[in-house]
Amino acid sequence: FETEKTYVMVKPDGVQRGLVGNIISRFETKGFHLKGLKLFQCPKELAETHYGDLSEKPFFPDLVDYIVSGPVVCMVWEGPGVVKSARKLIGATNPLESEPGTIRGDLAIEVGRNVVHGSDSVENGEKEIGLWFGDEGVIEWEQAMSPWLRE
Ligand code: YYY
Ligand code: MG
Repeated sequence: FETEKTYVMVKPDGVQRGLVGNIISRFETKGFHLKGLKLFQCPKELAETHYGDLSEKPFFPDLVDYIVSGPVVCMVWEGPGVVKSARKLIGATNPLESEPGTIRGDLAIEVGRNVVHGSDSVENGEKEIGLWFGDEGVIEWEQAMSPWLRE
């Protein structure tokens, strides 16, 4: 698998429910490499851009209101095949259909309060990292344990 980056975000319900550590821990203990992290109050325009592909959906206004309703935790994770792997760790969009063991399967019950976002492709990951981290970019650093994670 190619080394790539993905954008993961704990949504306002996850922050309010005190699930930030639990969620970060799953990516960290899996072995992915943390390249960006911040607590952030999302402006409405950014939420609308991020979910632009869904702007015609009936749930779009509620989705935008939800994302701006409190701080989110923005993350960049790097690793082999991390985009698809993160989506697996997160679970299906509707938490009642997410497998136990996934974040949504373990921690949520409604699609409109599904605690976490993950990019759905490498291309969208790059786009979303640019959107949420902009000029701050990501931090390039060596993970001391990397020889114990990768051959
Ligand atoms: O990528 P993912 O978050 O799993 O689902 P998307 O289809 O991209 O939808 C984004 C977001 O929209 C979803 O996490 C919750 C919300 N949503 C909703 O509130 N109701 C739906 N029927 C579908 C999606
Ligand atoms: Mg999506």
